[in-house]
Parts: sequence; C-alpha cells; structure tokens
Amino acid sequence: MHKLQETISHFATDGVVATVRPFGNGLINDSYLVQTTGDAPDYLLQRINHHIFQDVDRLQKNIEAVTAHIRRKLTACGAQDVDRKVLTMIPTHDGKRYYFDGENYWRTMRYIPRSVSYEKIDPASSRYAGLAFGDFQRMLSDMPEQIGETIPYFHNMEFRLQQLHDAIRNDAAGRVASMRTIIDEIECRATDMCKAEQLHREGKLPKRVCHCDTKVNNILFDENGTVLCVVDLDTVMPSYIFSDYGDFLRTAANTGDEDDRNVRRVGFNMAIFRAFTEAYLESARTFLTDTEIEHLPYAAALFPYMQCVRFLADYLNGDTYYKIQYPEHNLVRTKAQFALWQSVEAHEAAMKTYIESLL
Ligand code: GN1
Ligand code: MG
Repeated sequence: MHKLQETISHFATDGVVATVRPFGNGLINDSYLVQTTGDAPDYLLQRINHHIFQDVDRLQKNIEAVTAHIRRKLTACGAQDVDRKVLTMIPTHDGKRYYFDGENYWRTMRYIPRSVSYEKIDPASSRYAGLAFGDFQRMLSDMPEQIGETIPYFHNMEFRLQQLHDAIRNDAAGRVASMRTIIDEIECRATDMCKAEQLHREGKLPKRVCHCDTKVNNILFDENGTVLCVVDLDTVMPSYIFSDYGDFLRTAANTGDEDDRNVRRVGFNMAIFRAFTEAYLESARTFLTDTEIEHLPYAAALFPYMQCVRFLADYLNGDTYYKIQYPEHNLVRTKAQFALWQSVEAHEAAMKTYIESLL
C-alpha cells in the first residue's frame, strides 16, 4: 500500500479511499486531500510539522477544545449547516487525536464540502471575513478550557526582533553583509513597532483568544461567497486582537503577492481595508476597548513588519523554517513584505480618519 494510504488507514474514516493528493499552499504543515468513493465524506490528512509545533499532544487538545466550543455556540444559536462552519477532527481507530508513525505526526479532519479558499479576495468577501473574525474572537471569549501558546511568543514583536538579532550575530548563511540597508530600516522603527508589548506591560492591552494565522487562504468560503469558517487552528492562542486584524489585512489588502518578485506590484489596498474594518468593528465593537480600536492602523502595519522580520531572519539562518521553492525565496518574501509595510505606513492617516468616521 502507498505510504499515505497506509497512514490514512489508521483513522476512523468512513468509506473507501480512492485518491490521496497534495493540497493547499501552507508554509508549515503538509496537507493531503483524501477522496473517498460514493457518498462518504472526503478528508484532509495533515502531517504536523513537529519541529515547529513541538507539543503535538497539547496542540491537538487545543484544537479539540476550540472546535468543540465553537460547535456548542453554533448549535446554541440555531446555526444551519454546522458541519461546514467548524472543523470535525477524526480520531484514530484506537481513539487517539493523532497518529505517530515512528517519525511523523499525522491528523485527519473532515474536508468541508463545496468550500473554497482564495489567495486574493475582493471588498465584498473582505466584509464577510471581517464579520467572521469578530465572531470567532467573540465565540472564543468565554471558552472554559485554558489554552496556552502553541508556539511560545508567536506574535511577540520584541521576541521576533530578538530572533533577527540572533540571526544577524550568527550569520549562518553568510548573508548579513548584503542585507545591511534593510536591517537598518527595520531597526529604525523597532521601538515603535513593539508598542503592543509596551501597552500590555502597562496593563492597557489585554490578550484574548485569537486565531493568529488569519491569512486569506485560511478562510473557507461557500459557493455564495460567504465565510464558512477559519481553518488552520494550530496557532489559536491568547494574543492581542491585532493578530487577526493585522494578518488578514497583510494578505488580503496586498495588491501584489506575499512573495512578489516585483515590489512595484505590492501596495496597500484601501478598499479592502475599509470593507474589512467596517465589518470587523460592526461585529467586534461590543468587546473591543478604545485602546484596541485606536491601534488598528498600527496593527495593519505591524504584521507586514513582523513578517518581514521573520522572513529575513529565516533567510539569514539559511532557510530553516519556511518551505521555500527556490534559493532566494525568503529574500524575495522579505522585500515584498518590506514594501507592503511601507505602503501601509503611508496610509496611516487615511486609516485613522476612516476608523474615526465609523465610531
Ligand atoms: C505560516 O502555515 P501557514 O502558511 O498558514 C506561519 C504564519 C505566517 C505565514 C506566512 C506556524 O502560515 O505565521 O504568517 O506562514 N505559521 C507559522 O505566509 O509559523
Ligand atoms: Mg494555511
């Protein structure tokens, strides 16, 4: 039997497996679509990157807690089609949350039928996404289980800069000399960009349960263009609401690609910003503090900046974290995120004015 077919056979799925093929564009885990014959559901089989998610047991427990809580909420409010609005994890035949083959960790969930994800979306879909993230944060605000950080200091800007400094000091791939200009520009703005940690220390900014990987391609839409659910729940953890707001805009409001080789294509799309922000505030305004709202433009700039720092650190380390498709991929990503960050900052005043007009 083919290795992947053998792997899926350990899970308590229905039906007979017809095909297993690579799926999606994630930079961390590997995903496979498992198609079955007849009426049985299809599944998504994933190899968990355990170098990055080192406590797989904890990770899978978190996902179970989060999906169970969302399912209860949806059921309580009489939502239709609940199985397409929240992930269903499939246990192994012996009731475990994942399967370890001696080398790799695997998990399986139901594939949500008739769902699509996009790399690019328009203002109308961004509106749905804004409502969806507000609801997601609200639904998780009273989750009884305590969940911890699945990756310590994941969206902590001070920590990400620290990692960059370590990468510069080690210069493992001998690439630091060629990156001086961009490193200097990053450094100039470091204190300002660490404002979230500063506000948190001063007791002015709470942590809430957030998704922490709200890139556009982690949102599933139905055939009518409304949001079904947010997937890729590995990083659900306590964070500042800036995480979900900012990372969505980083990917959705970029006129170019995350790894665009042509930085002139990269820019901040204000129409997407407006549609998303209006809807997000509509849904999240009931629980956001004034400080959180006031810093949304900062959040929009923070995530391209943070991603630029993370891609650059990985480039300097010799590409050990993100999957790359060609040798300079992390350099191209760094420059594209840098360009996006600059464009977002250029729109800061306009963002502030727009947000004020909504309040
Ligand atoms: C990773 O797995 P994926 O591609 O959804 C990363 C995110 C980054 C993103 C950049 C665990 O997400 O934090 O923003 O790549 N996830 C992790 O594309 O590091
Ligand atoms: Mg993903």
